[in-house]
Amino acid sequence: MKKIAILIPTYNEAISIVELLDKLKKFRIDSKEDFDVIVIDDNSPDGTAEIVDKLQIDWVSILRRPGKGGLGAAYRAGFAQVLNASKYTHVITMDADGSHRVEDLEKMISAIEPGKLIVLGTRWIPGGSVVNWPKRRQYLSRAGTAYAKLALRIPLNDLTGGFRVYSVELLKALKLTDMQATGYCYQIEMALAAHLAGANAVEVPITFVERINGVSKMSQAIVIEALLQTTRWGLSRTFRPNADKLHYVK
Ligand SMILES: Nc1nc2c(ncn2[C@@H]2O[C@H](COP(=O)(O)OP(=O)(O)O)[C@@H](O)[C@H]2O)c(=O)[nH]1
Ligand SMILES: [Mg+2]
Repeated sequence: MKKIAILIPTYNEAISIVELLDKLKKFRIDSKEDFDVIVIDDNSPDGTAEIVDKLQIDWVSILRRPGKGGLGAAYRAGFAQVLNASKYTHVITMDADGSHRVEDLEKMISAIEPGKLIVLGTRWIPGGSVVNWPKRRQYLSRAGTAYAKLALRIPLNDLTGGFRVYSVELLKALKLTDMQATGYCYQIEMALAAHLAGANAVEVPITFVERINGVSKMSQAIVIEALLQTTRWGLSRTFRPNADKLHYVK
């Protein structure tokens, strides 16, 4: 029996998270999928956590963190909680801002197969697309994946996206606490770790829709961290392949 935990990291997503949970509530009824949601909130000043709390939904819980610590750190805390709970078989990660559409969730869940698995919601393959992103942001995302693909030699087409499924079997095989990325490059690091662990990787085309409410937390510091870390991981993969694998895989 599969049991899914959906992890949703939030920082100042008061309006978006209410809309997303509402859509998930409908999806839960229509699809009859029995998933839980864990909102990972970094003490958002706009009261995101309190708003979620007030909704009193029994399948939604909040993991409260003391302050803004970056997306990678938030996910690491979420994965630790899921592994600790020991009732889950799969984890889905989704942004809070509506960019990862509930309409694509069915496809993501249908791609689940037994074993060590990563399903990657993918924009840059036939059937995948991006709506309302400025050209500059599209270019950055495509260039980010192209560089990571080349530097890390991973044959996947969307390494920076955050709409994913991981099997708990894969998460248990990884040294999650040893991972280094603080910001968005955590997505790249997890794809690399999954690849090194020999996970089955499935690409599902998704439509990524730019947010309507709230603001993006993407920053220059996040881009620089991604560039530096990806270069470091690429060099390590070339010159210290065994140490690299040992670093990520138990
Ligand atoms: N908990 C937590 N969530 C974050 C942090 N940074 C970004 N997020 C969340 O990660 C998701 C993606 O961030 P977003 O700003 O939409 O990035 P973009 O889509 O690349 O512009 C959203 O749900 C954010 O609220 C953080 O430092 N901590
Ligand atoms: Mg976003």
